[in-house]
Amino acid sequence: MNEKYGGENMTLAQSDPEIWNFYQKEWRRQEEGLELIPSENYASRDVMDAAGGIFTNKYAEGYPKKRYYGGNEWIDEVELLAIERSKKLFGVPFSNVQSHAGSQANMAAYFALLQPGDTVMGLNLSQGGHLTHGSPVNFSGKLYKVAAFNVDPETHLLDYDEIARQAEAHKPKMMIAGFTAYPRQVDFGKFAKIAKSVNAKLMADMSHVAGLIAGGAHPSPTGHADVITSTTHKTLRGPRGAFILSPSEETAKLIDKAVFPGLQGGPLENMIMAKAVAFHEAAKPEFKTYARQIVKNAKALAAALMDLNFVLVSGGTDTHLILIDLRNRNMTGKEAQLALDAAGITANKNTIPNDPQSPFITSGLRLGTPALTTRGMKEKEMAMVAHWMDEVLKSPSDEQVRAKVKEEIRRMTAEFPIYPGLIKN
Ligand code: DSN
Repeated sequence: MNEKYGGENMTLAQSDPEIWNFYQKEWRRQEEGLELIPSENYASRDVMDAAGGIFTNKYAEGYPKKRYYGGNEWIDEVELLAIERSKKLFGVPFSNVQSHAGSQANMAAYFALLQPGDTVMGLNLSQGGHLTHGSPVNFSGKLYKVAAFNVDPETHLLDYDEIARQAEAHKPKMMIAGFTAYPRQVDFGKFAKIAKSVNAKLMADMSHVAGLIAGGAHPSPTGHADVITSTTHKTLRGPRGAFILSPSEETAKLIDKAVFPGLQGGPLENMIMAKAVAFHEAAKPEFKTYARQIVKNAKALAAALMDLNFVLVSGGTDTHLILIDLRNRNMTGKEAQLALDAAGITANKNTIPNDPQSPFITSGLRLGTPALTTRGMKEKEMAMVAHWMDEVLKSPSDEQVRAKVKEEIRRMTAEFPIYPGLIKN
C-alpha cells in the first residue's frame, strides 16, 4: 500500500500546498529522526483517524444524556465508551474524559477539591515536578499557597521521610504525586499515607507513566489517590488530551462540575473518540509487552550512556525516562539539545536537581524511550542511540560529525517506519 499519511482522501496537497509543504517536512523529520522526548509518542493511525474525523463537527456541551445541544445520540455512545474503557483500564469507578489537556485536568482537580488560598504540596518544578504542581508562574502558584518539596540532594530520590516532615510542618490541603523528570518508580502508597496523616487529599498526576501503569510496568495510584489526573498522549500513546479518574461519586461530581461548566465549554468529541480508541489499544495484551519494552529500552539506553561516561541523575532509571547531568562534559542542556537536533536526535534540555543554570539553559538533558519503542526498536538500537549521542556531544559544533550521524540515523530509522506502508510524498 502506498498512500500519503492522512489516507487516500487527503486533498490538502492540492488545496493548500503551502501548509502541505510543512506537513510533509514535519512528517519527514519524525520519520527520519530519533524521537527521545519522554513525553512524546506516535499515536496509531486509528487514533489519528478518530482525532481527525467527523466528530470534529459536533458541539456537545454537557455530559452524555445531559447535553445542551441536539444530535448527540452517537456522540454520547462514544463518550460513554471512552469513560467505561478508561475506568476499566485503571480500575477506578468514575472517569471524566473531557479535559483538553493535562493542565486543564489538574486545574479541574484543584477547583474541585480546594479553595483559593489553600496550601498544596508537590515536587519543585526545577527538581522534576510540573508547572501545575505549584510553580509561581502558573495558576497553581498564583491561586494557592505552595509548600514544594525537593528530591534528596545526594541520591536524587524522593525522600518520603522528609516529605512527611514537610507535610507535618505545612499541613497542605492537597499533596501532589506527579512528575515530569523523575526517572524512578513512585510509591503512591507512601504518598497516600503521608497525605492521610495530615488530613490532606492526594492527587496523583500519572501523565508520564499512564501507559506504563496500563501495561503493568509501573505501580498504579489506584486505591491510593483521591483523584488521578493524566494526559493521554505520553506513554499511553493516545491523542493529545487528558482525563480524570475519581474513586468516589462525591469527588466525581465535583470534578464533572469543575470541568464543565467550570473550566470548559464544548468538549472536543473527536479527541474523546480518539481517547476511546487509545484506551482500547492500551487494554490489549500487546500493550503490556510494549510497556515492558519501554522500560527495558530505557534501562539499556541508561547503561550504554553510563558506559560512555554520561552521568545520570539518580544513577539510572526504572521507568521510561532518563535525566543526564551534563556538567562533567562541560556542556549545558541548551547546547546539547541544539547539537543533537542538528544530527536528527530530538531530546529536551531540562533542569537537574539544584541546577546552577537557569531553566532556559539548564545542566541537564531529558530522554525517554516511548516513541522509539513504538517504532519497534529494542536494546540493540538503544546502544546505537547512545553511541550517536556520544559522538555528537563530543564535537557539538562539528558539522561533519552531525551530518554523518544524521545519515546513519536516517538509514537505521528507515528499518522502523512509524506508519508502515505510507510514503512521504
Ligand atoms: N510538557 C510535559 C512534559 O514534557 O513532560 C508535561 O506537561
